[in-house]
Amino acid sequence: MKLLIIGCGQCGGRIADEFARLNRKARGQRGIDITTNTIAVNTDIADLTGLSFIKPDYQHRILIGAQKTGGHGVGKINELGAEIIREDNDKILEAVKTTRHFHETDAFLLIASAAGGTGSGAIPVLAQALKERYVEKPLYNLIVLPFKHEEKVEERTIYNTATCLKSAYLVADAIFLIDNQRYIKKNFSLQDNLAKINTLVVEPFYNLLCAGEEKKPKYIGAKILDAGDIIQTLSGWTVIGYGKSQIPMLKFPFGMSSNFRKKTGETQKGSNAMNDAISELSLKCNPSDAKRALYLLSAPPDEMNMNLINEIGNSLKRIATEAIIRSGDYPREKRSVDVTLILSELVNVGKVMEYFTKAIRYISSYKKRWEGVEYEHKEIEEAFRDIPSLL
Ligand SMILES: Nc1nc2c(ncn2[C@@H]2O[C@H](COP(=O)(O)OP(=O)(O)OP(=O)(O)O)[C@@H](O)[C@H]2O)c(=O)[nH]1
Ligand SMILES: [Mg+2]
Repeated sequence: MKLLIIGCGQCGGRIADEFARLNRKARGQRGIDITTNTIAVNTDIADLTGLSFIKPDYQHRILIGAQKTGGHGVGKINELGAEIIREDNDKILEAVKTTRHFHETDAFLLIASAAGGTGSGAIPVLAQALKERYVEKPLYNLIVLPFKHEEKVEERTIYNTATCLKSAYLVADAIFLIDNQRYIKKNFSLQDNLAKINTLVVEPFYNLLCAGEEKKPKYIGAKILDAGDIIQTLSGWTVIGYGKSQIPMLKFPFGMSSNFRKKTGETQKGSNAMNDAISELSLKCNPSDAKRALYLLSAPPDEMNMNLINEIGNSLKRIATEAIIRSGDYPREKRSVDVTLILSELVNVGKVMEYFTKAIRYISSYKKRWEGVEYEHKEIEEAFRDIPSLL
């Protein structure tokens, strides 16, 4: 599957940059492309300059709203992010239109954080503009949710997140939800953590996007998982996970191998990787709330067998009881059994609902406070009414 990727704002741009790195890796290691283009859009010129893999020209690193922000971002005001992209849309639409292999694009993937200003405001507006122009093309969002400490410290965080999520839900075909808090690793500085998180966020997409593009017959699975399967699976709130089970180099004395031990070991590796994928999902959710699901098994060709595939399917069916499950195999890995898992059309996402509830509370307390401030201002004006002004 080939995606046209657009990262909006700092977080969106950096994750899009990771996708550009992934495409370079797919090309180098496997001789295939998994993107048709990768673009970063921002109101902040320094953020655009800091990217590494996205082509460094104005068609791929697009500065918007320079007159309004002086190239320094919108300071977390996502309404301003939305307004700017509405005015500067044509720059991005033009870059999309002139993408060299645009006709090979299976879907759009727009990426942003929900809590910031530029990305949070831009992503739904840009999605709407692309949807209007390319009615037939599926359009997905990947939205990063803030860390817990940000919700406590910055009031705008909840408001931006809720408005971004609502707007994205109204326009995108599916929204991958990524909870920053789930990826925190201790003993790293914030900057290291963000870079690590971004790598982990894109990792599950590697085999998933490669599987359907594979050209070498020996790496084509018995059951190919291609763009059609992915598009049929993706709908509404979506989470993604990735699990890996290393294959130890087993050595038996005198060159003998134990078939029995090998077989049980294989299926166990499969379930271990699946359990890993479930526990590493990009947002905590209940798998029984998913109406659609998909898994891709990647393993060395000689490890791939029906036992393994069935075992993995069964373990998913046991927890995603309501889901239509699609699957595929990709005999590509060298020394591990990997599972990529998607749960989609989630009907109840606690964390999203929480944002909506908290935002409504925030809006009503903000209104009250604002009325209070207006009253206080009136009192000041009243107090100096009889004082002569120098203006
Ligand atoms: N995972 C991840 N999260 C990030 C990254 N950079 C920022 N964030 C998160 O994104 C939110 C802040 O949004 P940004 O993307 O920095 O904001 P922006 O879209 O550039 O908007 P403005 O700076 O306000 O103009 C916070 O919740 C951060 O924790 C990143 O590289 N990776
Ligand atoms: Mg920024």
